Formats: sequence, C-alpha cells, structure tokens
Amino acid sequence: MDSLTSTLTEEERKQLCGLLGNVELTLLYKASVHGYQASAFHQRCDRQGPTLVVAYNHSDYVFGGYTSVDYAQSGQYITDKEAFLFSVQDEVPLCIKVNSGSHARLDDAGGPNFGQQLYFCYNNQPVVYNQGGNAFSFDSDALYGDITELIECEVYKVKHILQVMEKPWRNVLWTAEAELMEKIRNQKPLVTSVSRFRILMIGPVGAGKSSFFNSINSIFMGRMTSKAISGSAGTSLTTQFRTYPVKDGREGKPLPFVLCDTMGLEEQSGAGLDIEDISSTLQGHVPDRYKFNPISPFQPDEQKASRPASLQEKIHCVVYVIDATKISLMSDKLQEKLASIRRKVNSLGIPQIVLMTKVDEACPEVEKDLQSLYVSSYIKSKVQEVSSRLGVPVSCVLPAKNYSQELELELNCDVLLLTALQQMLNFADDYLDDVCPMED
Ligand SMILES: Nc1nc2c(ncn2[C@@H]2O[C@H](COP(=O)(O)OP(=O)(O)OP(=O)(O)O)[C@@H](O)[C@H]2O)c(=O)[nH]1
Ligand SMILES: [Mg+2]
Repeated sequence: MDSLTSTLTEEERKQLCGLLGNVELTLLYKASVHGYQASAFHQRCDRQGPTLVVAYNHSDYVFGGYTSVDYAQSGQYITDKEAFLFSVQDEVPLCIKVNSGSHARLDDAGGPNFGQQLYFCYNNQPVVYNQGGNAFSFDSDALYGDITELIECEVYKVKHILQVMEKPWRNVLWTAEAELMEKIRNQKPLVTSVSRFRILMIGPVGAGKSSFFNSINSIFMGRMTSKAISGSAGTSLTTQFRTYPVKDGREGKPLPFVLCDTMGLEEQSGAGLDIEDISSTLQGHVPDRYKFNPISPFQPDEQKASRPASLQEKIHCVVYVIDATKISLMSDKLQEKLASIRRKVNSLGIPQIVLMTKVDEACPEVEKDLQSLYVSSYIKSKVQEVSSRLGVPVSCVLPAKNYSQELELELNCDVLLLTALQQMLNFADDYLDDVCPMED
C-alpha cells in the first residue's frame, strides 16, 4: 500500500470537519501521484461512499465539493441533498449547498463534477472548469479566486463516526412527561410581586429561538403550533421583541413563565441584535412588539428611564440558544459578541443557560432515536465545546431538539424540551430568591 500524504493542514481539516460533523477523512486519490486522468480518479474513488474533493491552487485557495453518493460511472444524474461546494477561508469556510430540485452531479466517466457546472481535473488536466449553471449558486472568484489552474487535487473518503458510549453521561427519565408538566404548572415564583418568570432567549440567526417557544407552546396546547414565525433567511426572521405567555391548553390558565424572543445575533457590529438593546431588555425597559433597529439602539422614554423597571418586568433567566451544527463554525467575532453579552448578564447577576438545539441534525444516531442523545459521544463533545466557547459550565448546557417539520408531538422530544424549560425556571427561581431573600 503506497503511503499517500495529505496536503491539508490541521486548520483546514478542522474547518472541513466543522462542515461535515464527526468524520474520519481517508485520502483515496492524489492527482500529483496518480495523475489527473479521470480513469485514475475512478479507479481509486468509485464505490467508496461519501467523498470529498479538495483542490488547491497557487493562490492558496483550498476548495472543492462533497457528495454523499458513490461515484459509479452509471451515467445517471445524481440527486444528493447533502452535496455542497466549499472553500476554506480565514476562520469560517464558505459553504454552498446544492439548490433544491437540482442534480448534484452527473455520474459519468469523467473527472469529478458538481452539478455539471464545476468540473475538477477537466479534460484530464490540472484545471478546474466552471461551465455555468444553476445547481450551485457560487461566485468563482470567492470560491477559488477564479484561477483555473490547479496545483493539486485530492479525494477523501468520508466516514461518519458514530461513537456510542456504554453508559449515558446524563440521566433522563424518558417517561416523565406528565410529571414534568405538572412541576412546571406548579412552579410559581415565590416573590409575590412577580407573577411569572421571564426567560429571555438570545442567540445567532436561525439557532431556533422562535422554534423553542413554538415547541413549548405546542406541548402545552397538545398540538403543533407556530405562533412565532420561524424559518431560515440570511438575516434574522424575528425582528421584534416578543414576550410570549403560554397557556395550559386552549382554554387553560396561563403558565408561570413568559418566553421572550429576540432578533438573532450577527457577527458584524451594526447588524442583528445590539448589545445595548440586550441591556435594556434585561432591565425590563423594552416593550412587547418593539421593533429592533440594529443601527439605532432602543431609547426608553425619559419618564420610564428615570425609574428602574419593576422586578416583574425584568429578565430572570437568560438562555443562549445555539445550533449544535454550527458550534465549530462560530467566528471569533460572534464569540466575542457573546462574551460581551455574558459580561453584561453576569454584572446584573442573572443566571444563564445554553440551549443547544438541532441535536437531530448534528448526529445521525440521535436523529434516528432521540433517546441516544446522552450516549452519543459526538453530542457530548459538542456540549463541551459550547461550554468552553461560551464560558458556561457543562451542567448549564441543555441539548434538545425543537419541533421543526413534524405534524405530531413526540414523547422523547417533549421530555427534552420540558427538562430544559424546567431548568430555566429553577434558575429563575434561584435568581428571585437571591434578589428578594426576605420575603415569606
Ligand atoms: N432539525 C431541527 N431544525 C430546527 C431546530 N430548531 C429550529 N430548527 C429550524 O431552524 C430554522 C430556524 O429556526 P428559528 O426558530 O426561526 O430560529 P431563530 O433563532 O428564531 O432565528 P431568527 O429569528 O432568524 O434569529 C427553522 O427552519 C426551524 O424549523 C431543531 O432543533 N432541529
Ligand atoms: Mg426567530
């Protein structure tokens, strides 16, 4: 067996693993060793399962594409929703997913192609060729500096690693839904001036803040609800501050908490939710339905600003909502923004929790069976990573899956969401106890 040496640096490998999840990359083909001929590529890469093409040019671009479907020279168009093109960048890689409804590639006898649009080792030569098309919406300048010559092209076999631990690292009583709901109903604030705990959700665009409220509301309504608009867009879908009370069933009583939804955080300053807005929100100055304006922070009216808001209006627990699939891809700027938010929240003594969402997307094993959440070593590593990136203890990181496309409620999903909510209420309770310890 010839020993092939990968051209990828540690940092490049890390960025690629950030896109692919918990994977092992094995080098199958290296054009400088095996030749740029399509036949050499097929000889080593056919029927190898998911693969990653990585090309290099003399301007230090490292770019390529991923396909989850075998190369087989079948002559067929391949549908592959997981396919993407990428380019390694300073911090966070550029990732262009295949457009829905488009073919990810043509499985022919030529070199690797993506969407019959971007060809690697075109015509058996060390070049990349962009034929144009609409399967992938990319800019060849951003992807590879628009340089057609290649100095290397490699193909890696991508093996998803599913490590399952023998013992769960946290215990969940998967049958305890009714008990959890009952505890939440009865967990009223002990401070008489506060009727409901106010929980504030903060987090990057698309992390699942609005979906968490929708999920909790669905559980108590006993059917799927989607009061808060959720979905995906380049910038935050939620643009207003919303305070959502939740009722115990359609005609039921209000539950003892209010979930406050905010606009998503973005890494640039002047975009997304602003730190000053967060500060006003924490202190209870921002009214329901206030429309956030990233360029001009909230100005409380003078009368109100002169007196502090009542304890009832203030935030009693802050929840950082973080997408499990994006943790490794978090930029330094976003991490710094979160750190300064944390400093503010700390200075006010408000307890903080991390809700790590999309555990289903992060780990295929968990997607199949949510009960494997606490035996998935990948999820554990993500919990540890988010804990160290945000500086929050591991015990304050709660992984969960929001409802996103389901039509029916599911017991395991409910249990995780309710466990997280209950922990938020406990923390809020501790906070109130701390600020008003003397009350009976
Ligand atoms: N698979 C999966 N999808 C989720 C989960 N949580 C949210 N989503 C999806 O992620 C997308 C974004 O969710 P939102 O709830 O709108 O996110 P947000 O944090 O409110 O985003 P902004 O308001 O834009 O800042 C939606 O398409 C959701 O359906 C989850 O736990 N698992
Ligand atoms: Mg939202």
